[in-house]
Amino acid sequence: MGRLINNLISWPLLIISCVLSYNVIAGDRPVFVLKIKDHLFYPSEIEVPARQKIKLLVINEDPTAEEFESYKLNREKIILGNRRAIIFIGPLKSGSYPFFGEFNMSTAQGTLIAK
Ligand SMILES: [Cu+2]
Repeated sequence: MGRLINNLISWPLLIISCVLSYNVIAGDRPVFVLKIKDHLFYPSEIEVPARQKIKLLVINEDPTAEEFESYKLNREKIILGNRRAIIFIGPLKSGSYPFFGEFNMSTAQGTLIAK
């Protein structure tokens, strides 16, 4: 019974906190889509606005996991096979920011260009 009451109390709280964090996270950031297919990034050059927070939606169409990594962007994120992930970026100074797929470095290379 105590457990039931705990569940009854915690569920609404959980839902409320999810909704709140969703709103904070979602914001008004524009979304840019980056696909992974056959261990390549599409597009391999992706242009984004400078001085603005953006979201990168990485869609992994390969059945194998890949890790998006960029030293200059200071980002590292594993995207499981046939899954997607969102990476929060910026605001960036204008310039180019190389990234790569750490699990397939010989092919998975790309550049994010902030203008
Ligand atoms: Cu890594």
